[in-house]
Amino acid sequence: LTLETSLRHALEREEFEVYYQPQFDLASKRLFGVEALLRWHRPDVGIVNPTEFIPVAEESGQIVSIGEWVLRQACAQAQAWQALVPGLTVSVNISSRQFHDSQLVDRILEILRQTGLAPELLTLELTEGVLMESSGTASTTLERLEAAGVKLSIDDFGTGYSSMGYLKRFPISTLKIDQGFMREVPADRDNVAIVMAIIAMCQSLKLYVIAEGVENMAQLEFLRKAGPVGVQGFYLSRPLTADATAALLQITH
Ligand code: G
Ligand code: G
Ligand code: MN
Ligand code: NA
Repeated sequence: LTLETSLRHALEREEFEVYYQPQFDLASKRLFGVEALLRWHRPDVGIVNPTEFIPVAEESGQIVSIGEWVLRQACAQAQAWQALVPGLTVSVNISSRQFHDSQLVDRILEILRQTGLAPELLTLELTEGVLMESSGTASTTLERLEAAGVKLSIDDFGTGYSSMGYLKRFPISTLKIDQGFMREVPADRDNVAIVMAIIAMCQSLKLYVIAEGVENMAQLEFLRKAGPVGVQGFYLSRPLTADATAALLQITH
């Protein structure tokens, strides 16, 4: 079977699983949130990462139903985890086709109602490219989400369009520094300069900033001195199954 054919049955055959990568705030030293990351248990193949199947699902349109399933899982899970960590947030990646689906906002509001998760505890991660594609529809969608209380973050910040106009135009609360900029930090002086500039800009604009791809203690120490940031990366925790996440939430709080 081709990837596309087996992907077509993956939802109904319950082959998807949501993993969660913890996010820590360096100033308060607290685990404050998790990012939902989709995994596919493809029969006879094993775990397939989203970089391999999301583009196919985008192309075929299946991303809309898969994405809705991810949102529902993530919101239900985050609501259940409020008992362990009150105020725990969950971030969900939204790709281009999902974002431009006219029913996205209604679906999200319905999922929030059904799961009982407070809208403020849900963050949607969008890339710069998705925001730039069509600012007309994007604005309406983003305004409705903001009115509902849902938070927005820019994923892979610094790798897309360099126009910063959208930081002012759209109701964004968090920037996520692309993990490429954390590579060889603090040895790579260009990356150090870029990361420090982004942190300073976020402070001025009153945006929260999360550094991704933190893989060692040297990077963490650098960030501790660089300013108030959130961190995500293998050094702190890999993406975990829901059960492993619950166990971690239990011991860290
Ligand atoms: O988890 P991993 O690092 O393998 O993710 C690879 C890419 O897939 C990242 O760009 C991530 O944003 C994206 N991704 C992971 N889960 C989802 C999802 O549920 N929906 C969408 N649209 N993208 C996802
Ligand atoms: O594009 P996005 O930021 O959503 O992608 C997140 C991806 O980054 C996930 O696939 C996740 O598994 C991966 N990831 C998370 N932490 C690290 C890290 O410290 N190093 C590397 N190389 N990848 C990471
Ligand atoms: Mn992401
Ligand atoms: Na990212």
